Amino acid sequence: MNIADLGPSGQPVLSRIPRLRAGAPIPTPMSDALILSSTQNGVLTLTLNRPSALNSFTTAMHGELLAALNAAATNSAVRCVVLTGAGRGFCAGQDLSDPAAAPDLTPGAKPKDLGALVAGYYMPLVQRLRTLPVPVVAAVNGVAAGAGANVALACDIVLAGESASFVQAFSKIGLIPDAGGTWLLPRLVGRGKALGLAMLGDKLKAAEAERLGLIWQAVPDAELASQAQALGERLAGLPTRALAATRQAMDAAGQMSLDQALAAEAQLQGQLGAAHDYLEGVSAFFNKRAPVFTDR
Ligand code: T3D
Repeated sequence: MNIADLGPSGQPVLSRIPRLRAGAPIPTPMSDALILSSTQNGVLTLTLNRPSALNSFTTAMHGELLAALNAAATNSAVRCVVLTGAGRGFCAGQDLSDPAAAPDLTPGAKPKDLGALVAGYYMPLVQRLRTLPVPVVAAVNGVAAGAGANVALACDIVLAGESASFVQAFSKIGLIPDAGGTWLLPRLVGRGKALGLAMLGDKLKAAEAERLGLIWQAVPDAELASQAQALGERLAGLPTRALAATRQAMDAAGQMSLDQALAAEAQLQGQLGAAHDYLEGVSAFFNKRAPVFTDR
């Protein structure tokens, strides 16, 4: 799979990710694609595509999403990823009817190994999002529940349509927040709000999520896609390597003393200062021109 071969610049192309190959003709959208992909001006948009089940995760959808993110990580033409959902929802978390998760209600039946499911699918997905060498924007177009909410919150910048909502649905089915929820929520909104959201499982509307600092911004529904694309293009024009290092440093700093964080900043700054984008940025500044950043 090579996302660099997705049609000419400025021409969004919808395709089924696993079928993309270098030199392949532009594919037509397929109704059974679980992840839709389009690229425009360096921004790769990945759309979760199981709208009849609110884009809830099956193991198959996990596989396609991780493959698409892995391909983006090694494709220098991709400078930002936008993650969104098809239809009226963003993602309802785990598909509770997927054979990997659906409990067998027969008395005495062996329980499903949810630990293996979480470790095998949600853990690599969140790790991939948090280590992607380009920024990731979540464009939350409707309800984001359970792991769907936490996958959105694991992205770098979260935009949400004003009718979107976030639900820590886990407590309603006897589970704890996963997909990084126990780590993310208290860091984003503090322990008090995090526990309230997780224990009660109430729907949090996008505007309130913005007010609490859970997300970056709530925007009018009709503008979500265009604002996400514009934000993606803005990020794509920034020094990608420095943005990824910023995420890395901030995530690591949560476990560090101030002295350790200062030392980590010095180390990363040493690496970035020796890279092309720093020279380009300073040169562009003094020459009063727009910089062209290329580092990954
Ligand atoms: O395996 C494990 O459990 C471990 C991993 C856990 C990670 C998790 O994510 S656990 C949390 C799983 N998610 C949930 O519990 C959320 C369940 N869904 C809901 O609470 C509601 O659907 C929503 C609040 C998200 C949205 O409500 P509403 O009223 O807008 O929509 P709806 O009518 O409930 O759902 C629409 C359809 O999507 C419906 O199908 P139907 O009746 O039209 O054929 C519904 O069954 C389906 N759907 C929604 N969520 C899921 C789902 N199908 C499968 N799995 C789902 N999670």
